[in-house]
Amino acid sequence: MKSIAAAVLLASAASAHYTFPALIHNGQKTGDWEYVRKTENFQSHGPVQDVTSPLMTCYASGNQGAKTLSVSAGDTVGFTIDPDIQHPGPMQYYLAKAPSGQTAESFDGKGNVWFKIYEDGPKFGTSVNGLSWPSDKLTQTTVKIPTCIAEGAYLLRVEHIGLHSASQAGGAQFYLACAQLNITSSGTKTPAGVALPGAYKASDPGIEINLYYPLPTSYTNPGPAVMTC
Ligand SMILES: *[C@@H]1O[C@H](CO)[C@@H](O)[C@H](O)[C@H]1NC(C)=O
Ligand SMILES: [Cu+2]
Repeated sequence: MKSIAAAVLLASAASAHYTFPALIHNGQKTGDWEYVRKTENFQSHGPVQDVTSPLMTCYASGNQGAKTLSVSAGDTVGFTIDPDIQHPGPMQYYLAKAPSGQTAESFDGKGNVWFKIYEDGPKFGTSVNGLSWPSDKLTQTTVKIPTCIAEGAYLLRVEHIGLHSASQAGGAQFYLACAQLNITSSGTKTPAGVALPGAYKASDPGIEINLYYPLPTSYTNPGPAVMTC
């Protein structure tokens, strides 16, 4: 009996995957893959596990026919989650500004262009079930566009890292997607960026980590610090 229960648990964990199909703007949901580049896992919902893969940029090749939404700095944007966040780990958001002469649709997101605008952290304490994050079971996620950034065409990249089997390099599961935005703003800031793939190593302490034993007492999010205005 015990082994059957364990096998069922493993099977359900293996299929516990998710995607970010629809952009949400100021509380309004848009269509699935309307403003979000359709990710290669749109059917399987499976993760990227190689941090050097080109899929780490947007999990899509090209813009996949996605449109661009006009938004303002200070607006709330985000993504639906299909079906929900099913693994423990951090939620992070990045923006990348398209170089002049390019649009959100033509921009491939390559180069040192990504700056982080949000990250969350785990709860520490007495849990014997490992670290837990506030994103657990969320069916949507949102973030505020920083008011100080320069206007232009941007890619908005959401990333959730499933760390339930991350005790070995290559075990962490990256779920991500990019939306296409034209951002109007009276700001002027263009923060320094990093490359994705490029900024993460499989051995980063926030990527190769055993959440369960010994129970961690600290956590270091991968990637650069969150920008400040
Ligand atoms: C976004 O900006 C580009 C470049 O200025 C423009 O060509 C395009 O029409 C804009 N798209 C929307 C939806 O506003
Ligand atoms: Cu999964």
